[in-house]
Amino acid sequence: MAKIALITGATSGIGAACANTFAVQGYHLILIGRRETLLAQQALHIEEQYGVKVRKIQADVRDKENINYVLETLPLEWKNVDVLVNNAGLSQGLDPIDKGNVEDWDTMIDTNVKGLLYVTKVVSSWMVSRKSGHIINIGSIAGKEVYPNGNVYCATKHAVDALNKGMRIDLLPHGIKVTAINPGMVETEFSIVRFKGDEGRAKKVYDGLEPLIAQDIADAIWYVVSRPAHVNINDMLIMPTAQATATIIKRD
Ligand code: NDP
Ligand code: 8X3
Repeated sequence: MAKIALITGATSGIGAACANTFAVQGYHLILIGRRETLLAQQALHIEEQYGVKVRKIQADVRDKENINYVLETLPLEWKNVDVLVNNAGLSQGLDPIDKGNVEDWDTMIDTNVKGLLYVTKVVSSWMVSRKSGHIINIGSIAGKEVYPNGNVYCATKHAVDALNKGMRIDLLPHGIKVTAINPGMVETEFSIVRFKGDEGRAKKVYDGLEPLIAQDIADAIWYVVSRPAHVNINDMLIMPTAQATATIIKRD
C-alpha cells in the first residue's frame, strides 16, 4: 500500500490544500472534518483526480470518545499512518480578556489543544509500534507572539508550540519526526470563522496586503515531509512578505 497521510480539518483552507498536495504525491488519505458534504466532495474530487484512496471521517476532534472510536476501528492497513497533519483549529472572537466570551474560549481550547491531543495520542501510538512517522503540528505566529485581544487564541497556539517540542522529545527514541508549521496571515475561512460569518469584517483583515494562501503552507509542509530520513525541520515560521510580526503589517 502507498503511504498514508491523516489530515484533520481537511474540509477547507490549509487542510484541504494539504489533502490535494499529498494526493498529488500518491498518498492515500484519511480526512477528518465536521462538514459532511464538503468532506464527501473533497474525497470524490481527490479519488477521481489523483487515483488515490480516501477514507472520510466525519467527526469533531473535540469529541474524545468518538475520535478514539473512529480511529481505533479503522481497518488495520489504514493504521499505517506515515504523516499526521494536526491542522483542525480555529479562532473565535477578538476581544479584550474582560469582555471575552467564555464559550468561545472553551471552543478554542477544546479544539486547538485538546482535540489535537486526542488525535495525536491514538495516531502516535501506531507510529511508535512501527517506529516510523512524522507529525506536523499547525501552530501560528500567534504561538510565538501575543497580540492585542488575541489572548486565548494565542494561548492555544503557545500550547501547540510547547506540545510540538514535548512530542519531539518523547517520540525521539522511536524515530518519529515532529515539526511545527507556524503561519502568519493566510486567507482561508479562518477570519470568517473568527468573526462568526461576518465576511465584510473578515475581508478587512487582508485589506491592502497580499496574504499567504493555503497552498503556500501545503507546499511548505510537503517540503518538510519530503526531506531525507536523517533531516527533521523542527519549526518553520512562514509570513506574508508584507507582515513582519503579528501586528506590524505593510498595507498599501
Ligand atoms: P479554515 O477555517 O479554512 O479551516 C479550518 C479547518 O478546521 C476546517 O476544515 C474545519 O472543518 C476544521 N475544524 C475546525 N474545528 C474542528 C473540529 N472541532 N473538528 C474537526 N475539524 C475542525 O482555517 P485555516 O485553514 O486557516 O486553519 C487551519 C489551521 O491553521 C488552524 O489550526 C489555524 O489556527 C491555523 N492557522 C491559520 C492561520 C490563518 O491566518 N488562516 C495562520 C496561522 C495558523 P469543519 O468546519 O468542517 O469541521
Ligand atoms: C492565525 C493568524 O493573525 O490570528 O493564527 O495571528 S493570527
